[in-house]
Amino acid sequence: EFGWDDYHTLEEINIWLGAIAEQYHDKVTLLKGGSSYEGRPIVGVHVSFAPGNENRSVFIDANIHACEWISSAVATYILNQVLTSTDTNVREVAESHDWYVFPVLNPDGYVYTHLSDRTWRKTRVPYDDGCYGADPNRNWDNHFNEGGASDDPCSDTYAGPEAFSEPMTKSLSEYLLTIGHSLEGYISFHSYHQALLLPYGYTTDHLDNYDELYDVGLKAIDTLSQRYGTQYEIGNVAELMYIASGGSPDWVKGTFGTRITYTYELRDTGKYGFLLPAELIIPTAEETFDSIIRIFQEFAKKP
Ligand code: 0X9
Ligand code: ZN
Repeated sequence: EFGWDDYHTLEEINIWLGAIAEQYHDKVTLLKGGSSYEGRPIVGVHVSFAPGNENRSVFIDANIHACEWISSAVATYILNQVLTSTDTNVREVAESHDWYVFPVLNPDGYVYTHLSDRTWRKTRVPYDDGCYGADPNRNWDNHFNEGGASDDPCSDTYAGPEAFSEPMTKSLSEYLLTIGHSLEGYISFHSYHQALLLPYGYTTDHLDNYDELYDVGLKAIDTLSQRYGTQYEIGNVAELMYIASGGSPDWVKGTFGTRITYTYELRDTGKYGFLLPAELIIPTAEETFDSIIRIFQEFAKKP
């Protein structure tokens, strides 16, 4: 029985996605968003409640960093709520959008965190010096390797030999090119810091729509705090955290101009870090989902 009291293996997650697609066959389509170096599919779903929502699609990106297990747990929780919640506010937001949910963007890395090294971050492409993997959030073709990324294959933030060197980012970007024009929102889940981040990562310069993203973001983190008191920070990546070039949200924003583009750094602030205990999955997912609903409610009011 799939649930949110425990973390799941890649296989369990993919079986659940398949089961959801069967159970809700009129609304949910199983998708392959690309494939990894080791040949694993990047599995996701497309949820559509009504024709006409195509241009108000939301893409959920999670577990691009292998060790950030809470991110895929939150993504599957959100997918489940979008399908099953009976709350009127949730139904309104859920059914007025199409949802693309990809819980595990880095399947090779995720499997490796289960079998060998719980804190592995990168892909599993073999490189020089016996080191493996590029950072899949430094490998996208947007200001590639322009800061906050390393040229050393042994570094955890290795950008890769060139943009889209990793089969995972390359194939997923090709998939995104087929739906990118329809995206109203792109939400990327990471851990950990308790921060809501705005693009870009490569520069401290503010986005064209920085003000509206910041303003709605403040409301979202206020809503998030109301359930359990969890405090979030907000700001652009480069100002609040550090310069980081070649991330997926930067590529999406730069390529499609997607209006609503946030990165979440989920719980916690370091007590458990990546090893967030499983009993904190549900509270983390609940508060995060509250804030997601708030974001889309607020944008629905805007011209
Ligand atoms: O460094 C990263 O890739 C992210 N932080 S993490 O601790 N999860 O590694 C932040 C990435 C934010 N980047 C963009 N949104 N561009
Ligand atoms: Zn991350």
